[in-house]
Amino acid sequence: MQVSALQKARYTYKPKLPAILTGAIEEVALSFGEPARALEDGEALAALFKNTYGKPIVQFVKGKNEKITRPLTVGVILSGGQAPGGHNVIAGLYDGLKKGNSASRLLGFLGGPSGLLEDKALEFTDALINEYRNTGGFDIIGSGRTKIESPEQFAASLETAKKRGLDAVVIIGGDDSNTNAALLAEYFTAQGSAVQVIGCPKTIDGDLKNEHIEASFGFDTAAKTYSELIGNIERDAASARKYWHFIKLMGRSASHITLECALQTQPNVCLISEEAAAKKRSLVQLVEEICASIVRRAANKDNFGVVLIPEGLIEFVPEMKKLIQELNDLMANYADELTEISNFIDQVYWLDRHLSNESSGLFKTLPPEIARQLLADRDPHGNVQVSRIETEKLLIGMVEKKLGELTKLGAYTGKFSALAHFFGYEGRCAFPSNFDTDYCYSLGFTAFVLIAGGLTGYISSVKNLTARADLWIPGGIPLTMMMNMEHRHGSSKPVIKKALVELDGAPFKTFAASRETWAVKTSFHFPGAIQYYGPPEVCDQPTKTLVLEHAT
Ligand code: FBP
Repeated sequence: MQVSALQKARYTYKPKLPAILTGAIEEVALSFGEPARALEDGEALAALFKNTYGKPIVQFVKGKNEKITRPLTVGVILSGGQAPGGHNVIAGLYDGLKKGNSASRLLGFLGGPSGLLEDKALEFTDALINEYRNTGGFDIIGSGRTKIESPEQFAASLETAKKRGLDAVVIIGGDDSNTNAALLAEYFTAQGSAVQVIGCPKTIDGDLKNEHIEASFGFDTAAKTYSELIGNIERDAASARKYWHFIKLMGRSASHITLECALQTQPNVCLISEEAAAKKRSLVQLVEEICASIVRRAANKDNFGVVLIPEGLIEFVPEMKKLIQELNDLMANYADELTEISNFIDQVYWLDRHLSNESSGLFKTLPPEIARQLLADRDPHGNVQVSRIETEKLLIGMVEKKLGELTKLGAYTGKFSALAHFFGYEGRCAFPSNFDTDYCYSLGFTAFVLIAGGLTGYISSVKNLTARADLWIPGGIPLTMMMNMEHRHGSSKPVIKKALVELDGAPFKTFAASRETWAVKTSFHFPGAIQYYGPPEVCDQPTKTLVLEHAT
């Protein structure tokens, strides 16, 4: 196979591990803390997870561990959207298993959770793993978004695990996939099976984090990749001095990526969905916020700028949220009726009769392309696919209109020419940064130690991430501890809590303290491309979000 010069060089990179995992494997022992409780809904969770709730947090300590060298057979699944570093989680798990016992085996289920349901798997070999070390992507076995939820699917998962002689299944995924891991662990144990389930925190969105999971992998690389692109656009904008760039950034719900990119690149305007929701901002008010910067910069003859928009914004603006929820319900409850109406105009008439007056009014004011995008297929969880809604174009249209009004009033005399961008898929499979390369390998290796320790219903955790990798602290957190009960699709369900941007958190406050200045004065910051070789301050820095969160 022909590979690029960088890929060849990356094959030789040796991921850094926490010090405890670099010595003799028989000397990595487990130390158990107090039984862990969920922050909310403990009673309900204890009733649902009779076998797996209330387990202790686990840390690794130096000590004799004979069990760790028994041969194991483990299956691994990549679940949900791609995130840089997934291959290294698998490599760390594989190397850990082989270090424990060279007869241990690692199977990879193909195409996400459906691979487990349909028993489609391959066995990893040295040659296969070596081909994918330190590379981006999930293509080694593929990923998928199938949710394991019906009794038949749980039974099929157990059947495959038994047939394959698995000791454990590792699920590498986001909040939904790790919720699935918790349910699977409980189900296996309740069925009297010894098959263990361990989760690993993945998602570029950065919203699977809490006191014990400091970051989900992939966030670091994706945010740095987008920041490089934004910095390049800022330089172009400052050179040409004639365009306003509206850049939508991926991140299904939370605005962590957008906020990190703003901290890295210092744009003129950056909208944060969580703030829009907390302050109940309407779309019109957000447009006014953008226009305020355009008008003030135009007064200084700066008819150019950069606006960052989080992908999920549309679902956080109260009136849009209401409309989307009503559309989701109608599309779920009248699926057959709606699919028979193929013509868009007839769909609008039908919706006019079924939506509330407020939502129907709003729907009719939207540009037809946006209205069509809101009616596009839902994801397997019944949610609108926000990455397909061109919020950046919607905002440009509204800003143009508002500036027209201001011009008539004599309140704006500048020139406005806008370009729309969406950065999402560009960052999900980038070569992982050194941080993600090391972190992912450590998460995979940690998952092996948890499996060898006989644990189930845990997520692999590596803490102290702003320190050097040898000082990182590996261990395991009971998945149920990170859960609460939420109302989803008409009933109360146990789910891992999504971590949204906290408005009283250090990253948001740092941004908020500077944004007034950035809105008027060109303060662009150019982070440049991710560097893999060079001094640590250039190559090994974690995200600003992580550093700021640690400093408080
Ligand atoms: P995960 O939560 O599964 O990691 O996916 C994240 C994400 O990249 C979101 O940011 C985005 O909205 C979504 O996946 C896009 O989904 P798809 O890959 O199905 O287009």
